Amino acid sequence: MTTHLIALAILLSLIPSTGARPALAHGAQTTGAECVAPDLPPGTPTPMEDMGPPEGSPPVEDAAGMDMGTPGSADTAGSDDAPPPAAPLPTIPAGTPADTSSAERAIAGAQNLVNCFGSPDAEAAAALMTAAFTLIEFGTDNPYDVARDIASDATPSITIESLGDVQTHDDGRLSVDIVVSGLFSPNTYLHHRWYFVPDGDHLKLDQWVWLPVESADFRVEITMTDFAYDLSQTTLPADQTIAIDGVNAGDYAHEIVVFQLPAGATVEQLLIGDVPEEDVRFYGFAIAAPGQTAHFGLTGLEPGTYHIICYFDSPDGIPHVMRGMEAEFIVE
Ligand SMILES: [Cu+2]
Repeated sequence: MTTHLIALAILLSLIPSTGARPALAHGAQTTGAECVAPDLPPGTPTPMEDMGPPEGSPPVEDAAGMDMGTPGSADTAGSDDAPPPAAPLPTIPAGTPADTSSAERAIAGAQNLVNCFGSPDAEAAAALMTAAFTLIEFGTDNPYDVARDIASDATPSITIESLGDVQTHDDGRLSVDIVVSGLFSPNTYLHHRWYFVPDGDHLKLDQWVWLPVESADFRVEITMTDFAYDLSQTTLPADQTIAIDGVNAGDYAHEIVVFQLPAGATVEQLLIGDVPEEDVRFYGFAIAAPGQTAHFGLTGLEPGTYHIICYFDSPDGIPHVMRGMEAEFIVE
């Protein structure tokens, strides 16, 4: 990552991808609520200077762990000039409705995890995730690095909007359907299925799948091509819950990172480091492999101008935003 792009770190820091620093928000809404977690095994965070790829490295996997292969990458070598086949749709493991005791356990486990996200003890939240999950979402299996990442993020309130439809799976996991707001920023509104692995008295988060936000007041579709966005609407209502469906019609993996700049600042100024990162306000993000649709929601947006960029790298190392992959919308 070149130094003049440091201003983007605040955005990238919130994107779960290998080597990046994902955010799991925690805050007032759940402060004081009971958070029960196992102790972590003895360990320490990786010294910062030894951390892996710098923020801004091209993500190689998305939030659901899908294959994010891009044209020209090793796994498509040999296809010459033909576009690679679209990555498979994310696998949503099938389940069956849980019995009452399993359902109660899963509901309590999801509530507890949200409570831990909202607790000052970031190690508790880290202790409630499997290594498989943290490798995909945090790029590490060191829970102390995960805890540091969680602790370094902002502390908006997290609210469970709905929680239910518990299922059991042949691999022993339990899953819940959850709509949660405030998880990555105060304005995110997400519909997930969370998969838990029972581990002694605890349930550990093992996977999450991003689902369409159905309970929204307004829906906008963002079509992503190589390298541009096309929004079905560019004016959105304030103080509503907005579902965003990001359709990747390109040959590359793309992301939608939504943020606001200080009045008068431009994306170009951000890219050259002329906007202090503390002045950039992050709202939400989603990632989609070719042929896939990413889903997320935003709620309670205030009137103003919002920017969207894709900071994924092309094979030549040029971030897509540098090729013009940016857009904006107005909330009024
Ligand atoms: Cu892109």
